Amino acid sequence: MRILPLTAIAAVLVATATFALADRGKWFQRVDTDGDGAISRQEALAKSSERFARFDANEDGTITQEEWLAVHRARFDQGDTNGDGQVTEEELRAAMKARHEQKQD
Ligand SMILES: [Ca+2]
Ligand SMILES: [Ca+2]
Repeated sequence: MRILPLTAIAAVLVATATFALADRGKWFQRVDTDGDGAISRQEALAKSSERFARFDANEDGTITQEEWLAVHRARFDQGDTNGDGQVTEEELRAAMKARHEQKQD
């Protein structure tokens, strides 16, 4: 089992908060697909369905614990760039930055 050191967890929280603020405006624009300045129920459901599909790997309409964990394991592995089973603060910052930049595309 992989265990994140406390510094990595703290870094996740700081990095998440930092990027979260910057991403809110972009996130809103992506979800508000008709650009009317409001997120309708239909737009919210579409975003939710998109997120659900990301986890439902076998497309059977349910998310198993394995599917859920697989997505999070993949994110962990992306952050663990040297493959030592641990994510350092530097690796985490780099992963958060890459993810942020990917969302901008
Ligand atoms: Ca809208
Ligand atoms: Ca499934």
